[in-house]
Formats: sequence, structure tokens, C-alpha cells
Amino acid sequence: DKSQTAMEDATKGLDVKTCPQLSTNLKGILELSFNPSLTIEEVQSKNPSVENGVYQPESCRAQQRVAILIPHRNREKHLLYLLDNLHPFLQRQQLEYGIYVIHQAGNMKFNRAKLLNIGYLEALKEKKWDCFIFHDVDLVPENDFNLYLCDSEPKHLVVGRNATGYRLRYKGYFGGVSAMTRDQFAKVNGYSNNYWGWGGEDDDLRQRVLLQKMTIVQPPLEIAKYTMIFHSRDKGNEVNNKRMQQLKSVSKVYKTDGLNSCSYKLLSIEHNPLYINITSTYRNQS
Ligand code: UDH
Repeated sequence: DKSQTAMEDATKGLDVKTCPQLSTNLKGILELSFNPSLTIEEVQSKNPSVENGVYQPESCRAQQRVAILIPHRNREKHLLYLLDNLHPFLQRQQLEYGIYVIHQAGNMKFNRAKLLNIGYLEALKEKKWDCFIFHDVDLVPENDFNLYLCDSEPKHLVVGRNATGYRLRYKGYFGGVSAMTRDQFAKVNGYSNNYWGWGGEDDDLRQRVLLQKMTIVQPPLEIAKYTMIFHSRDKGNEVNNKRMQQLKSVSKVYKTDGLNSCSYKLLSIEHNPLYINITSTYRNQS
């Protein structure tokens, strides 16, 4: 009867089971595609279940709500390749996810870390994401057993990459793609806002993690492999020569330089079909 139907409707949402830790849709080693004539419309048509940059599995409740944060300026082709490979990858992992592309407007020195802080702060205004993946635009995962989920400790996902013969760049390297829970990232006060140009910001974050008595975990090399899309150094992202000096004072400054001091001007938030585009600008350090 009617009341029974209403009752069933009301409990439907509660009946949905949590997705398994390891989805049965995983393929393992992937055949990546980098087709130069690919268009955004094609990627859209291949991912009909993604709405306004967000996806949610239909048949089960995801283990975690995961925000992917991609710092970006002037790498449109790389972004297209990444979206093309990442959307199906994340859907096979049965995650509830959103892809945020945080764009630095203007031609001032690039500041990757500050963009990631902005992404975290803005994404949390939309949804209470559990887990954040800080993701370079030019790294494409080669194996979908590399789970884009957060652990009880911060996780570094790029153990090997093609460009360096699948060896770690250097001991302690924490760049490229990493995963931290909402609370882990808040605990370290996010990234520093003061690394302008290339380098240092990821080593700084690593120090913050260790200072907060957390450790960094990594998946096994066999599954934590990435293909880096080749590129040369970008204009506006020249090496930051002050980085070694800056890295000496992390413990003294990290509590006042980070999420709690991240000032910026938000220019726009656009909900595109495949990603949320956050455009911001900020004043340079000096
Ligand atoms: N990024 C942009 N636009 C820029 C600079 C950086 O989108 O102009 C973002 C992008 O997500 C990129 C990330 O910041 O993946 C890191 O920057 P990067 O790719 O330049 O850093 P990486 O260490 O390479 O991967 C450094 C240049 C290597 C040149 C070596 C040539 N032999």
C-alpha cells in the first residue's frame, strides 16, 4: 500500500551498502591514451555520469569523498589528457569525487602551493570532502590499483615515473601526487604560501607532516607508477633560488604561514561538465 511504498522510499538511501575497499572493476596496468586530436567534447561524451565535475557511484556508497586538486596555468593539452585518463580511473575505483582545477590568473611567478591551499579552502565551501589529492597536471597514473583514497597517514602516490626510470626522484620526495585527509592537511596548516617559482614547496609540506609527528606512506612501486607528459620548464615558473634557505625555517613559520594566512582574490568559479574551474589571483610576496 501507499504508506509502505513511502516507507521503502525513505529507507532506500540507508540501504545502500558501502563500496568495497577494492573495487571489482579495477584493471591493473592501463593502456594510457594521449591522442593529440582529442577534444573536451569527446571526453565529456565518454563520461556521461560526471556532473559539474563531480561523480558519485550509483550502486554503493563510496568509502571516501575525494577532491582532486590540480594547480594549473597554460597547460590545456595536459589537462585534457589527464581528464581523459583520470575520470574513468576514478570511476572504476568507485569513489565519490570532484575534480578542481585551480587556475592562477595573470603572469606573475607561479605559486603551486598557494593554488593548492586555495583549492582546499574553496572545495570545502562546496562539500565536506574527506580526502584531498594534490595532483600535478602532467602526471598520469599507470595502474588503477593505485587508490586515490586517504590513509591514516599522509600518502605519496608517485613512487616511480617514466621520466626518471621509475626510480624515486630523491629520498623523501613528496611531490607530484599526494593524498592527505581534510584533518591531516588542517593539522599542518596546509602548504606554505611563500614558494614562488619552481621547487621546495613539497619538501616544506613534508617537513610539516613530520613536525606534526605523522609519517608518509607509499603504495608499492609496482602500482605507484606514473607517465609524465614531457614538457620543458614553463615561463613564469623559474627555479626558486631561495628555497633551500626557506626550508631551514619551516618549524618556526609553519603555524603562521599556510591555510590560516592564505590571502587571494577569487575571480571566478565555473562548474564545467568535467571539472570545477577556480580562477584566482594574488599579490606577490614582496
Ligand atoms: N604548472 C602549471 N603551469 C605552469 C607551471 C606549473 O600548470 O606554468 C603546474 C602543473 O600542474 C605542473 C605543476 O605545476 O604539473 C608542477 O610544475 P612542473 O610540471 O613544471 O614541475 P616538474 O618538476 O618539472 O614536473 C619541472 C620542469 C622540468 C624541465 C626539465 C627539462 N629537462
